[in-house]
Amino acid sequence: MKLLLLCALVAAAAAWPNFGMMADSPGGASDAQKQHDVNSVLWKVYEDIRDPHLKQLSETFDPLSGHYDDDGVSAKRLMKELNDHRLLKQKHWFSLFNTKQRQEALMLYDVLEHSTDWETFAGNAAFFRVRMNEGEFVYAIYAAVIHSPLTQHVVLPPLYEVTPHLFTNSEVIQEAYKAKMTQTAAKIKSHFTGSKSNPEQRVAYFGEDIGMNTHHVTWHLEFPFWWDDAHENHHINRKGESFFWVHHQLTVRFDAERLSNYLDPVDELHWDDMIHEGFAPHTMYKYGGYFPSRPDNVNFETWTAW
Ligand SMILES: [Cu+2]
Repeated sequence: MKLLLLCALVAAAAAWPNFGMMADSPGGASDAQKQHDVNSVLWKVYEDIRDPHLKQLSETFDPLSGHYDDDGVSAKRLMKELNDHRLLKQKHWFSLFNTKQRQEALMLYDVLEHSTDWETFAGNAAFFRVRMNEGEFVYAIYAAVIHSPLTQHVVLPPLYEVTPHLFTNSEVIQEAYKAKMTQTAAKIKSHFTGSKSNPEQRVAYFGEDIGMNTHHVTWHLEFPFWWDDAHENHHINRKGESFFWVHHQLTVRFDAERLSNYLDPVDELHWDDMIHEGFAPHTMYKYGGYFPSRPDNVNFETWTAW
């Protein structure tokens, strides 16, 4: 009976096309290899590549010699930017809402998305990891792994492991640096932003929840606002409906949490009205200092500094 069960399992495994070690094409990379490469390219992303194979690829791979379904147009475009020294340098802050920085990240996304085999995908990832801004690189890799057919079975590490400074406050990061530098094991207690005298502090546990924020950013990577069906070669279904639904879920849950903590639901937002509640995120860029904070009682304004 046991043997019969074993045979059935083996048969099921053989019949299931993606049971473990499915390659893109005969002789192509296995899912395990792809997972290994994605983990390795994101490992300590602000430091040198540790994986010997990827390190070698970063020195020897030529993006113009890869295999693409767009005739290498994206690769040529990004290589020209790189060779003309127009790309954002490393160790500089990155924001998706800075138009030029987003365009650069999406240029790399395009190169990866149009790569048709793993050699090309991994080669480009390694090559540009050591040449492009780290924030742009991480964004492009996450978007590409989520949307490329080559990485359908790759699981991305949660973003709070790769860019923890964007998910917890700077006090925690400083404590972690100290523990690392002094090689002392430490238990670090995270405190929410704001002072206890501010009633909004009562729901900080919700707005500053690391898991929920990771879910939120991952949702936005699945349904990017910059997505253009014609350009990206495929259609994402019901983007607007999904956007409304997921944000409605978040806001009604926030209101429910507020009511449970003796706070009024969130007020409507009016462009011509003052924002009464200030906010100090206590979050920092890896490079580039602290996130700006907003004082109490300010008016909306268009910020053109970028
Ligand atoms: Cu959102």
